[in-house]
Amino acid sequence: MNPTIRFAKLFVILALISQTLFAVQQDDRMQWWREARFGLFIHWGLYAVPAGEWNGKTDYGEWIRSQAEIPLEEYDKLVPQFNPVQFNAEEWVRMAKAAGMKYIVITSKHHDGFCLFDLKVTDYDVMSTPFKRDIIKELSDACKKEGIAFCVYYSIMDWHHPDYLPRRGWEKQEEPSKEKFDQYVAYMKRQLKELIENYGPLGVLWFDGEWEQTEYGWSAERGIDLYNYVRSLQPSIIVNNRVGVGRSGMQGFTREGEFGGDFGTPEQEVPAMGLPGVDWESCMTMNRHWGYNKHDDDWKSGPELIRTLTDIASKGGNYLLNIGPTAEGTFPPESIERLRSIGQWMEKNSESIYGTSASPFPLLPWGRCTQKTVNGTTLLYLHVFDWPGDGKLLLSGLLDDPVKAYFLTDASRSVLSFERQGVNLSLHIVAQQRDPVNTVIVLEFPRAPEVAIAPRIVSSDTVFIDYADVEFKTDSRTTEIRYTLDGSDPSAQSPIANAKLRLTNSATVSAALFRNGTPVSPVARLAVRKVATLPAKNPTQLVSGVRYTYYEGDWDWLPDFSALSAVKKGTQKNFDLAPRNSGDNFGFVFDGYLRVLEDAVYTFYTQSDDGSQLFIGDSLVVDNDGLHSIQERAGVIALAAGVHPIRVTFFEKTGGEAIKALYSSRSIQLQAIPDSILFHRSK
Ligand code: FHN
Repeated sequence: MNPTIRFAKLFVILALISQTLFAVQQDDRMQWWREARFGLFIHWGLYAVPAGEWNGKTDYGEWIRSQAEIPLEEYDKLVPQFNPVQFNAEEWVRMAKAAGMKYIVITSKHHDGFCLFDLKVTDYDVMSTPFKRDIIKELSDACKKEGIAFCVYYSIMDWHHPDYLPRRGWEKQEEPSKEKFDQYVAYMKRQLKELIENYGPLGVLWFDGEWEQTEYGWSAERGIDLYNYVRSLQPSIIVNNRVGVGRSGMQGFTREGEFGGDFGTPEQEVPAMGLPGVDWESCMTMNRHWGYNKHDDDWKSGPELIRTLTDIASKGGNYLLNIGPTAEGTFPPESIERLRSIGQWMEKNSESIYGTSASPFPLLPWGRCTQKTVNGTTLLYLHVFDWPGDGKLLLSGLLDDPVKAYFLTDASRSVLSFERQGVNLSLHIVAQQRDPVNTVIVLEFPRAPEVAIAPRIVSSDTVFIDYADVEFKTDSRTTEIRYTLDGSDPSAQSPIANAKLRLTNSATVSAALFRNGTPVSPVARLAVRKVATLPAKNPTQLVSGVRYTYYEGDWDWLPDFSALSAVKKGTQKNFDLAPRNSGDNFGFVFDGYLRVLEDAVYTFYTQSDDGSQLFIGDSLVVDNDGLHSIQERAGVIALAAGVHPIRVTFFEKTGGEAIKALYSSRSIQLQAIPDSILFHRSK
C-alpha cells in the first residue's frame, strides 16, 4: 500500500482512538456531577455587611459596590466589619445534605475581588478581617467529612486588583494594555493554584465575570489557556463554560463553534428543552438576590423549588440553588425552611432525581418524567404535579407496555392497572399515595420503551433562492415516516420518507410516524420558502471602512438616534467600539456598504452587550435590542451579488460592553464580517 495512504489511514485511526479516549475520560470525570443533579450555590462576602442597603436604597446585592458607585476606599471599610461569628461550616453542609444536595459551590472570590480564603498573593482576604478564619478551608473540610463535593466559584472580573481593567464606568479610567492584563492573569493563576493545591481536590471550578471582552483583556484564547491551566493542576476538575467567552447570555449555553468548558450555565431560567449530549446546570436564587439582601422577601416556595428541580432533571440538567448568608454567618431562616421542605420530598423520592437522564416524552401536560436504567431494567419516573380528575394518567405515544407500575413511596409496590387505546396508555391512579407537590409513579420496562414523538424535519435552509435539502429523522426503531408537502396531515397513502428530498419551490413539509398504516405520533411541520434576492445598489466612489457616529445617553433600549445630537463622527475599519469617552451610557450608529460575491441567502449575526440591530438596506435583519450581557441573535436575507447598504446600531448602559457583527452562507463559514468587504462612500 502507498506509504502516504498508509500514513493517512494510521492518522485517522489514531485520531478516532484519541477522540474516543477523550470522550471516555470526559464521561468518567463528569459522572459524579451528572448523577448529582442538585447542588447548593453560596454567594457570601463583604457585601453581606450592608445586606443590600446603601444610602437609603435597598435593592442591592453582591453588585453593591458597582451599582451604588462606592469608591474602593469606602468599600474597603467593610473589611473590619466582616466578622461572621455564627458561621458553622458543618451546620451549613448538614443542611445542604439533608436537602438532598450533593455538591456545594461557594464564592471564593466574587467580582469585588475579596477572597474568603487565606492567600499568600494578596491580603484582600478573610484573614484581614476580625474573623481571621479560613472560611473556604472550614467548608472544604466539612464537605469532605459529609461526603459532599466541594466546589468554588471564582470571578475573572476583579474590581479591586489594579491590573484588571476596565475599571467601573464611574471610576477614573486607566490606560489599558495587554501587558497589564497579562499581569492580572498571572495573579489569577497564582490564586487558583493556591485554591486547588490547598483546598482541593475541587469538584467544580465555577468561573464567572467573563463578559468584559476587550482587545487587551478577556478572550476565547485566554479562556482556553485558563481551562488547560486548572486542568493541569487537577485533571479531574470540572470547569463551566464561563471560563471562555462562548456563553450566550443568561440562556447560558455555549454558542456554536465557541469553547464551552464542560457544561453550560443557564442563569435564573430553565431551558424549554434539554440538548441531547450537552451537560448544563441552571443556577437560580431562592428570592431575587444572589448576595444577602435583608429587604428581599420575594421568596420562591418549597413546592416551586421542588418542581423546578424536577423540571430541570427531566431535561437532563443540574440545579444549582443559591443561598446568600448573612454577615453573622447564618443562612436566612426562609432559606433554611426551603431546604427543609425540599429535603422532606427528596428523602422519599430522591432516586427519581439522582442519576437520571432526560424524559423520552416531548411534553407532559400533568407533570414531568425522568428515567434511568438499573441492572438492565429501564425505569420511567412519572412526576405528577396536576392530578387527573378522573384518576387516569394519560401517556400518549408510549408504544410499549410497562411490566410493572407502582407509586415510588408505596413500600408494598402494589401494582397500578392501566389500559391502552392505540398509542395512548392511561394509568389508573387512586389518590391514596398522592403528594400535593409531586407524586412519583414508577414504570418498569425490560428495555428502553419506544415513545412515538413527532419526527424531526431538518432542512439545509428554511429560506432559499434555488433549493433546500430536507431530511427526516427519528429515534424510533419500529415505525416509518410518511410526509406531505402541502401542509396536510400525512396518511397511510402518503409517501414514505426514506431519502433526502431536494425542494425547489416553497413548501410546508408535514411528517408523522406510522406503524402498520396507523399514525402513532403527532405531526411535525416545517415551512421552507423560496425567495428572490435583494438587488445590489452598487454605489460609486467607495473607500474601505464604515462611518461611525457616537452618541451619549442613558437608555434601556436602542434610541431613535436620528433624534439625537452626535458627540463624535469618524470612519473606521469595522463595527468595533471606536474611541469613546466613557465605559457606560453610550451608543453608536455604523453606516456603510457590504460587498457579497455571489447570489445567496446570508445569515447575519450580532453578538452584543447591550442592545444592537443590523440592517441591510431598509430591512431589519438582526434584532438584538435590550439590556443584556453578551447575547447572540441572527437573521437571514437573500442578496444578489454586489454592494448593499449595511447599518449596525448599538448601545451600552453599564457593565460589560461588546459588539461583533458576523455572517455566514452556504459557502461562507460563520465569521466576523471581514474589513475587506466593508466600504463607505468617500463623499
Ligand atoms: O454578576 C454575577 C452575579 O453577581 C452572580 O454571581 C451570577 C450567578 O451566576 N453570575 C453573574 C451574573 O450573570
